Amino acid sequence: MEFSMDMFRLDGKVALVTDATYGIGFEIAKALAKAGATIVFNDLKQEFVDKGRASYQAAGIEAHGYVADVTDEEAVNRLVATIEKEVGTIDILVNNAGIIKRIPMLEMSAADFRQVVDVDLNAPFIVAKAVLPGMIKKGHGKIINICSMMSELGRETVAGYAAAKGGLKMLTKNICSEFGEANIQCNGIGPGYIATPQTAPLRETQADGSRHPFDQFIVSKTPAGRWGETVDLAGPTVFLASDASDFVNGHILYVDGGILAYIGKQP
Ligand code: NAP
Ligand code: GCO
Repeated sequence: MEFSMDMFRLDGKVALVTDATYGIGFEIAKALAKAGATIVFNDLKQEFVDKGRASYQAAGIEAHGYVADVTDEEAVNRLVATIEKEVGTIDILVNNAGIIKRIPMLEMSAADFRQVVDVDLNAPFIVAKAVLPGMIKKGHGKIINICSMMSELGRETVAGYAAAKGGLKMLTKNICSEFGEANIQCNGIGPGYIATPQTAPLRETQADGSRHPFDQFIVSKTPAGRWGETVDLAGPTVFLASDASDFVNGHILYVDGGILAYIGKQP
């Protein structure tokens, strides 16, 4: 086969991006749409779906929005069946929905830990399991799991999140192992520290007007010298969703401004 820039195009493909009403998911979905894909997203409540649909319309994108909790297997199975009927078989799944609870481990209840694992690890399993039969029938598919720095690193207060995102990295490799022969590629994107509502508490200006200590810490830990923007994830996602990455499987692409390569500045 001859290389062509058309290999990056996604025309005629249906992409489900979970919880893509704002933040990273919304940016990723906009990029997939610009590359030609039809976008489908879900959120927990109708009002969030309506808000999301309005944001897509404002961006000139006709997206299909549905209500579904990604942790609820029956709801996810209904969602996928409805998408297949109303939009088409899903070619690209981006498991984006995710939550974090920043609580020191000794104060964290088992219920809090379970909830984080439920959304960040169990849900990607549930959604992937629901879309895989359609992909197998169609003879191809792309699954992209949104992992994290915490797929590789730990830090105080994020025990549930690190356990889930580390597990998501291994679920990615396992889906690759089990479905590679069916021409399905499952890869992860590991964003560094990205400016979104999820990380807003880590960037809040202090009462005395100074920068949040974590904000300064992250900028000094990032060779790029800045927080990531959601748009930094757009190109890598389009690549992993496209035919250009057909021999890339079970890989986690870290998009982190170099954090994982860097030991940090000497004091
Ligand atoms: P965000 O701004 O908090 O958005 C996360 C989305 O997940 C929200 O739309 C939220 O819905 C949704 N969600 C939570 N629980 C759900 C459930 N049970 N069912 C359906 N939807 C649910 O986060 P973000 O920063 O854009 O993060 C998106 C993904 O990237 C997450 O997986 C996150 O872990 C990952 N990530 C983020 C960063 C970062 O620095 N920001 C870095 C690495 C990885 P509501 O609108 O209803 O709350
Ligand atoms: C935290 C952060 C992170 C990031 C992200 C890093 O409290 O350390 O919220 O976990 O959001 O996942 O890649």
